[in-house]
Amino acid sequence: MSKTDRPPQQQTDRLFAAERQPDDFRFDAAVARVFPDMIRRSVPGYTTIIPMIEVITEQYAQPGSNCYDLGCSLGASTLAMRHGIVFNDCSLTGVDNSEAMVERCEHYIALDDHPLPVSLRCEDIQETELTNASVTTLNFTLQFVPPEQRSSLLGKIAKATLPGGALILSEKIRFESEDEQAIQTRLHHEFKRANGYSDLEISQKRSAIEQVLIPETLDAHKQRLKDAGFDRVLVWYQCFNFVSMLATKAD
Ligand code: GEK
Repeated sequence: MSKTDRPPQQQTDRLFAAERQPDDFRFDAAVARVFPDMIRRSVPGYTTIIPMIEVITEQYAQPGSNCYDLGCSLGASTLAMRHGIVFNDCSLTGVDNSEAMVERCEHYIALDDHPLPVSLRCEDIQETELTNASVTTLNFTLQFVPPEQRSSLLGKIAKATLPGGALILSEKIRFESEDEQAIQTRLHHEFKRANGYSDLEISQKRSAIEQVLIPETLDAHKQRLKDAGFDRVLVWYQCFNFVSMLATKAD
């Protein structure tokens, strides 16, 4: 059995279970080890969004084009795209700037038997060269890019996107109304509690992540996508403060 034939060891997320010193959240080896469990128990709708990325990719992938998964982590969204691409002359590239994620992602890609090759790149998505793109996915990645750098990244994606092509953008959002913000946040925390996280885990994770994950309103996202050069933007999924949008260019 070669190294990549063995499934990487996955663990239950207990990273914030014990009292710890405040520190910013990082996508390091400890997070990579527990990531499938962490994201499934923390992001409402994640287990629906992943298979729908396959469905959407199938609709928008074009023959002879390039598809990109930006911020691919362990490749869940990359594999969904791979299975949605029906043309064998398409290319698929997954990009992440966490070495720990990319290293593990290689194993998951190798374990999947779909014949379409996947290129993995360990780099900042702001440096990634994008061309001839039919489908690009940012599945909960843009929220980690500093807000002032988001327009140029989306402009680059829109410029590279072919007529009839699409961007799938999933994000944690915030709400203009304080009332709604409080209700949706409470519901999200209840979701985490129902998935076995304690109050201590929820509050310590929240403090660690709030400096690095900056949510914006749905209107801000829609406007930025339009300004970047997408012709149509719609929300195809929402659960509490987690949303997935489809931004497309006209044919
Ligand atoms: C999934 N899409 O499972 N350049 C490259 N990668 C980045 C950058 C950047 N500038 N900023 C953050 N990342 C995946 C889930 S997780 C979402 C995506 C979450 C990477 C970061 O290293 C991490 O792996 C990923 O974006 C975000 O469908 O943890 O909530």
